[in-house]
Amino acid sequence: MDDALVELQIDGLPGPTHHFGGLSAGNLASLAHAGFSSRPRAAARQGLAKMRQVLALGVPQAWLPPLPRPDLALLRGTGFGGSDAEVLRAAAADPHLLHLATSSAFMWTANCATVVPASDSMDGRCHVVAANLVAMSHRVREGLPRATQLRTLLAPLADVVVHDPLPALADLGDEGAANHSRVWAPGTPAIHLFIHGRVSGERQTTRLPARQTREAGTAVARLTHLAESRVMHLRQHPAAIDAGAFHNDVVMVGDGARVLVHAEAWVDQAAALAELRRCVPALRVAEIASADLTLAEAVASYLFNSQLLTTRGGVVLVAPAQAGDGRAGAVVRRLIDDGFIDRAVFLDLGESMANGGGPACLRLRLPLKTPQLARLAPGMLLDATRITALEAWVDRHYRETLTRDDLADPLLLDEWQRAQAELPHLLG
Ligand code: SUG
Repeated sequence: MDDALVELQIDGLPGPTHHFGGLSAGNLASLAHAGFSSRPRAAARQGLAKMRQVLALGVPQAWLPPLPRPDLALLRGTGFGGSDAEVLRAAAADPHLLHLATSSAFMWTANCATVVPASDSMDGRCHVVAANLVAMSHRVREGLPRATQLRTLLAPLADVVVHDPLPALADLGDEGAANHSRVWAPGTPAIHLFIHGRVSGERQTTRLPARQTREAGTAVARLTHLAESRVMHLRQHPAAIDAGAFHNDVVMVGDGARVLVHAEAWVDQAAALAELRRCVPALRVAEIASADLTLAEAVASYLFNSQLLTTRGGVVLVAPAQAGDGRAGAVVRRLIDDGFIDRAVFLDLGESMANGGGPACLRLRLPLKTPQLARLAPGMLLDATRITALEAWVDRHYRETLTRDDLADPLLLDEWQRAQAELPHLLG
């Protein structure tokens, strides 16, 4: 990081209603697992194990609690009435709506906001823009509550501004940091990449949905007071979207001046990389050719959805277990041989992966000045003891398995209420 900045990883904890609703068109894993029974407790435990691993690497780690689900306001707003239990039971009549109201997709915090640190904005403040997530019905309702939650938790940091999501227009579809990357090296101004899948008003260029619009990236750059000279707008390659890369972070990950990217990630990629190199001369790119890993293999392995972390012990790739074998595994070994990374750690994130979420999807990066870390809401920052307390909380309140039929079980409401009652204590 910049000398004065440290990068906080903020992971979203999966909620007790984590399930496989098959809700995300264009996300191949989500569709492939539709209707499978899920393991909420394992999902949360796997997420916490990743947090523990990142912490053990010496990287500061924070968490965001689950948003309240089932979303009773959504069900009441669509005509279900009576007591809370009656609302939920009656919603069994509309299984799709019930899936939307019980989605735990908020766990993928890479989608919850775009962050521009104070060092990069023209007004000298750190800007966090909550994402509107309008492209997917089950995710639209995350935006405002997440903005409120982030505003509360980051309130002690005087120069951090949390913005509400962009207006909820399809033309302003915004999926947060999953389509944004900050590239920087000591001594050179950071460049912000905003990657979009479509331009509003144009004819559709992909078979599968493109979620992020160019207009959203432009609006976020404006809201965050970024100078034009620091912004590059890149277009996702239609072939990448159609292979299942519904976000740019399925085909690219960056850390400082290091960029790991698939060769078919962007339109006019050679020109984009040349321009990036001109702005950040220390740029180090590992561009993986389709001959070494096809887009389909990139999507199946989620190699590019790893976390690339600069630690005291070198550069570490925190990768999903799926990226450890076969041709993805061979690419990782080459990255080590070439000195692009020092080592890789492979984690089992099976429950998240089965919905199309790898290590990088599960975290939002917040670059802060070191003294600011100590001012965060006390329970938000994790240490090993707090992770143990969260594991115990999960074990107390999360079911081991959840099937489609369970989603209308009123007991789920009681279970969430009991779990939620303990949250203020866990958050300090
Ligand atoms: O938005 N899956 C999420 C996965 C998000 C991954 N995030 C990043 N790549 N940064 C999505 O498609 C599936 C839910 C379901 O089908 O039940 C889901 O929402």
